[in-house]
Amino acid sequence: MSDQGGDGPTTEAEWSQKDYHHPSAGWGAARSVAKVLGREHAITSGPRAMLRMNHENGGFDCPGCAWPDAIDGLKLDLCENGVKHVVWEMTPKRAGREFFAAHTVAELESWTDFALEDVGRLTEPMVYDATTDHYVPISWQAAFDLIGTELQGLDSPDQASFYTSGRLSNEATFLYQLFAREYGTNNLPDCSNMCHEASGRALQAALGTGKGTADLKDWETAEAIFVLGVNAASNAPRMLTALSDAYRRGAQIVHINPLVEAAAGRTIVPHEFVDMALNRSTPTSTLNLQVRVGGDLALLRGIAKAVLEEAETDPKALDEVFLERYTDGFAAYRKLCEQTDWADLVEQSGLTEADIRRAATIYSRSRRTLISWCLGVTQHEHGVDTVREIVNLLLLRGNLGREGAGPSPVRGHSNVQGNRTCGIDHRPGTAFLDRLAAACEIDPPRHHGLDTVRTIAALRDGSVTVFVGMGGNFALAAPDTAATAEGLRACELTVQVSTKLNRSHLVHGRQALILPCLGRTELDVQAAGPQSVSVEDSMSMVHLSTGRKRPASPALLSEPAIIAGIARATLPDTRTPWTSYVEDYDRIRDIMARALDGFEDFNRRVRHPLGFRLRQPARELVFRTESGRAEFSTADLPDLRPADDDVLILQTMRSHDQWNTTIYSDNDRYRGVKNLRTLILMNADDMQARGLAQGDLVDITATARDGSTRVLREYRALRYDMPRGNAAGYMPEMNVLVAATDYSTQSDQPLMKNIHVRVTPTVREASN
Ligand SMILES: Nc1nc2c(c(=O)[nH]1)N[C@H]1C(S)=C(S)[C@@H](COP(=O)(O)OP(=O)(O)OC[C@H]3O[C@@H](n4cnc5c(=O)[nH]c(N)nc54)[C@H](O)[C@@H]3O)O[C@H]1N2
Ligand SMILES: Nc1nc2c(c(=O)[nH]1)N[C@H]1C(S)=C(S)[C@@H](COP(=O)(O)OP(=O)(O)OC[C@H]3O[C@@H](n4cnc5c(=O)[nH]c(N)nc54)[C@H](O)[C@@H]3O)O[C@H]1N2
Ligand SMILES: [Mo]
Repeated sequence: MSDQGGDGPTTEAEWSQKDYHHPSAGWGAARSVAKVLGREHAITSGPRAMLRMNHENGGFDCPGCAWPDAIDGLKLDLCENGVKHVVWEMTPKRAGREFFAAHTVAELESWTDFALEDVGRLTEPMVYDATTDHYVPISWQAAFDLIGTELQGLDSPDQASFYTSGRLSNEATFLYQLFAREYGTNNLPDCSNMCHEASGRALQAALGTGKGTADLKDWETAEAIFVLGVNAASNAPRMLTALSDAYRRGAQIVHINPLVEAAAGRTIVPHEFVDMALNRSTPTSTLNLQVRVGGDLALLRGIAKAVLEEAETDPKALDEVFLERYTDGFAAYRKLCEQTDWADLVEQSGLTEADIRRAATIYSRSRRTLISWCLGVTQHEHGVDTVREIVNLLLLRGNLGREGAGPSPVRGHSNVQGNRTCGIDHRPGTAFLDRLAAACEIDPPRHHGLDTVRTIAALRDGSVTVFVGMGGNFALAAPDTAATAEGLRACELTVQVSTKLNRSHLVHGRQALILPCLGRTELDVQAAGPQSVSVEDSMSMVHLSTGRKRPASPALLSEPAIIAGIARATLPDTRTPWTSYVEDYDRIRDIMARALDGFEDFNRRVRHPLGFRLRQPARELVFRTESGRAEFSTADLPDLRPADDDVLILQTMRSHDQWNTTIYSDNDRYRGVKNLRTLILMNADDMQARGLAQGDLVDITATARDGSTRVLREYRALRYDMPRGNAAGYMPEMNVLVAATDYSTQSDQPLMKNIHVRVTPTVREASN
């Protein structure tokens, strides 16, 4: 494998890249699904499982993304990438004790990440044996005791950090945070620290809620939809259905992205069988604006400025009643917009004034506007400011608290939003802690804990020595691969609760455990019988998820059972009824109903066929902000120009054929790439300026804020349609370039979409 990890399958096949001219989804997706099912020998069980996915009566929630299910609950709303993700979990392959006996950890380190996961599902708990450099079997009880002894032995509970990836169910999440807090720490870093922390903070400050306010109904009635920094066709494919429906009813759809992604073209929605049969596609865009990387704030302010200019002659351009009644700070915001020069907005957005005005016209003609965004907006220094600018713009025309309008962030992992709702928060509020303390009779710590980037720093300086990963692949997903690895290796103990072998099992502490758990598709039987868990989607709908498949191994435990095992071993005097909670998850839901805001009568409401929607005060125009109103913000425009003309701003993103650190293949269908991940996409003029031809090998050198440099060698430079001065490549391998110390001062999010790099031709040592 390469030094940086993140590799797909090793292939001898030639790489290629050409423009993709087909609609998104449609037959390309259908063919790809057939291939995946074939590869995993899942032809028979696969389709049967798919029919139970996102099903209103007793199915399991698709672990693919957090897009909500159709409101009528009846559509067979499958997507290619959801299917791939489910099949990934259902593989018949196994990583059992014989596998670990046959390979040392040192040997496994040379494997690609694809090869590691491709070994199959983990089957029993394993502990690292330093004398032989092998993982060897350990009983569940001995594993729990090892963790308990280690945690009890720390001088302070804050010397441990408890990571989660956003797949954990609400019930497991609740137990996990309860355990961490009863033990005595708020060190609860999660993957959300790397994706939507900025959105949460911005929406909280502006509207008094950390979530979007729009739901699917709003997507179905909006007259204008703005989509910023999302690669929907790959990462939220079910959004394509909403976009094509919107197009057909005459809505305007504006895509704002440095790249023209597949969702900004045409699509064939797979469940529309007639369209599939006739190969009939529907456009999913009415305007594409290729903003420069990081230029969204300038564009949004430009739209606001144009709307305010229009209001000088046409007062109806603003919703003055709404502004007067529900908002705070409008006058200051108006002044700021007036004082900002068009020249600056043009320069910083990378768009022409005419383009910005075109978007403004769409916005001011629409009576119901919805703005949606994802990582292209958040993984920047000014991510919080940009999300607040989205709210500013919505407020101008009262696009909040009514149908067809509002902010609608696209969340990542299928339950990342539920994780936060149920207590994964390193900065818990007083009200949350008070209620938790009263309901659970614990005394939670009040000081803030560590998030992802601060956990990395603490691992490196030795102030955290026990790392527990409840899902995810911290070693690869976190910034600064080398620094993160150094931190994990310095640990006394690392614990990874996982379904498949991954890099985080190999980059381990002095002692290390791999604890295998049930996946979402699998039957979870406890003392009271088969159990269901619940999840919350991007639009605040909470519903049950029930696995039905026979577990990959009889030795697997559920995540709640693993957490309870660790808790009992760590907290000998605990009064929390851990065993009883695991026997019957209804009991977990009962305590959640008492401890969490909005979960009253949880067990009954969650059994409604489509679940229930968590109360959204901002949706009802109730703002839990200091002023009791929606707050305008007045951030300065960031200056995006790099110090030197030679520097490109590099953003890291996912290919079509990967799920975060899980790489399915080296192809990126919609971007026309085959058999290549070690690439950097660049503007043709930037390539020419560096004397680069298509496919030339280059070295990429990133300079961090502190001046330190990081290098990736022998990547291929490919021409791609994007603004000059920008570049793009894939996560997670490019995390090598993201300094762990370079994170947003507003959100602590690593600057994964804003890396300052120099690209130079690779100079091979002459061989003789
Ligand atoms: N199949 C699949 N689905 C997934 C995932 C997956 O890996 N695979 N991951 C899940 C997770 S955890 C998450 S968080 C989401 C991520 O979903 P996305 O946010 O779509 O993820 P990325 O692939 O990082 O794509 C970022 C997009 O933002 C654009 N962009 C980059 N910089 C800027 C900018 O400055 N401004 C604007 N306007 N656009 C910009 C990029 O060109 C790209 O289109 O997807 C979730 N769904
Ligand atoms: N450069 C760069 N880096 C990024 C990003 C980027 O855009 N650019 N995006 C960031 C974002 S948005 C995110 S969310 C993170 C992702 O970070 P993580 O969530 O940490 O990573 P994943 O790749 O989603 O985790 C995959 C692993 O989860 C385990 N797993 C799968 N299913 C289950 C399950 O049901 N239970 C348990 N316990 N484990 C399971 C498997 O063992 C698998 O190997 O990466 C971040 N890193
Ligand atoms: Mo994410």
